[in-house]
Amino acid sequence: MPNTTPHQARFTRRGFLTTTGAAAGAAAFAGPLLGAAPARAAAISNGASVPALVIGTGYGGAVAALRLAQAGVPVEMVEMGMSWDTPGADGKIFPKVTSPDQRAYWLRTKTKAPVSNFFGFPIDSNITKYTGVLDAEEFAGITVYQGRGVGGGSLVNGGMAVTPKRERFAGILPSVDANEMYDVYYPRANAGLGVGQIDPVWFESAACYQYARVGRKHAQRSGFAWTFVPDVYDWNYMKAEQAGTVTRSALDGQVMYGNDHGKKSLVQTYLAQAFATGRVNVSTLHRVTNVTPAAGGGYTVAMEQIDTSGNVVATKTVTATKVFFAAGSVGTSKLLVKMKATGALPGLNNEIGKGWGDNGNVMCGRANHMWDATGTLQSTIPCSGIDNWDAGGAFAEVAPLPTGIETYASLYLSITKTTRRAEFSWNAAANKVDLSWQTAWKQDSITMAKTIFDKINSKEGTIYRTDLFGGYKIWQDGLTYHPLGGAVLNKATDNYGRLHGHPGLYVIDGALIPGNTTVNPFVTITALAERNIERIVADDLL
Ligand code: FAE
Repeated sequence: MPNTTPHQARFTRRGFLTTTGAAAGAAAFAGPLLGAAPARAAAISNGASVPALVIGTGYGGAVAALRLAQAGVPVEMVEMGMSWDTPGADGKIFPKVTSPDQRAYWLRTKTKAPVSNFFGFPIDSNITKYTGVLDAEEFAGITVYQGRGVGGGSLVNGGMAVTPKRERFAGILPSVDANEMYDVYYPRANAGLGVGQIDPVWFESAACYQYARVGRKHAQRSGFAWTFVPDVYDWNYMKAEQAGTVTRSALDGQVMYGNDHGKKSLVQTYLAQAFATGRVNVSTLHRVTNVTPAAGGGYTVAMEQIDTSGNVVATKTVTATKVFFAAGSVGTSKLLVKMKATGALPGLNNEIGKGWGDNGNVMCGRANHMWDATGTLQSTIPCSGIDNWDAGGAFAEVAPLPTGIETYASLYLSITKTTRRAEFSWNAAANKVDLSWQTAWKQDSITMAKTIFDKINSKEGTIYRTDLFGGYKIWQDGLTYHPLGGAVLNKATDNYGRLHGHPGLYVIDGALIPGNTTVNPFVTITALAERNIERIVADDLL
């Protein structure tokens, strides 16, 4: 596949429409969990010429690859992380949250757990530097957690698959037709991702969701709307885990460093479909470093091949007719900001790097009374949330703390309506991209989250935990799991993700979304990618 030529990108519009209509899309993904189709994973050749190159294999990249391939276009995906398909010496592909090893972190020598302390004691440990699955990327004011490997964030996330309330959509993506999104693209994304909801009857008795039932009780007693949250975890598998009939994953402390079983990551859904077309190849442990117009048309894409210690073992250049930036909000923004500043892509406009937000993420824990035990067995997959968006600007996941012992703690990740937006900029002296986020800005999010938890604490006669994020620290205000923006739709790009100034370059990931989705973001990223790629294939690739 690497040495295909641009003329192979020719295909008919009719062929595309018949394979990607809403009905066909839904049918393709209905039915039981698909096995992970192996990627065609021959490393791309130096000097190759390809019709379509996709940088990154997360949500945006997977949608782009599938729809392009279904339309007849050979696709080369370039992914800086590994393909997570081989068990380690312990027989597991991924480590548990309580025992991270080298597989857990991207090129770090010490873990950086979001819950960093327990009873005040630091819990991070030394590990071997390795191309692990979770990147805790540090900027001056914030640590941004991201997935690394084939499947991107879908490898490490909690699978919470939330479609924002329709009346809130205009505030998320003002230039996008909400009717189209809610009639066509959100349903298509939900079907494609394999989104499902917990059996509410089973929920009432499952030991592993005692923590969520306690969370519900406290929320409702304070008058808050509590809601189940859909997820891509296979709920029947979860039931079997609780019953003890299958190998446990969510009930064995796996999530943030990957799940061996149960979770429908992109590897089981969009990417499996993409690879099944026979037109998609992935080069793993390849990191794109530059994109610039090629002399004869198209773009020259430079990349480094790395080993599992992060050393560069080869550099390559490839020519691509179309390039899709799907390296995630941070990855895409860093590339574009650097290439604009260095003159590699001089036509990019001044919106590049702007509009970045943290989706208002902030975490806290509450200390329950002894009669409100949250359970020694906790599913790592959250299934519920507290919605105080309209009154207080916060939507809080009731999160697990799967330590294996009774902690009497309730943990929450809040998504808040922060208006703070940061900007990426090129730091020539240090040869890196900086982000202008300030930790103090999280105070807005804390204030919004407190509209929920101050009230619950007051009603229950409880207090915040102060031992989870450092000594005497109530709020985890130093991170985000939900980076969004940096190449905002209809600003840095046109209304479909085409980058201004350079025809044939597209952004198709979380970088398009300006900082906030009111809920967990990946369904919106997927739905927007579905919308945009349909238009791009129809209009640009004929
Ligand atoms: P993403 O999935 O990050 O994919 C980008 C890919 O590009 C990655 O595989 C990178 O390794 C790769 N890449 C980056 N730079 C380069 C380069 N230069 N060359 C080659 N490859 C590159 O992007 N969201 C939810 O909706 N629900 C949840 O429950 C949830 N839980 C989360 C829990 C954790 C711990 C984390 C970290 C995130 C969570 N998220 C959740 C966020 C979600 O995973 C994230 O919004 C999406 O993965 C972003 O999708 P993108 O397609 O933008």
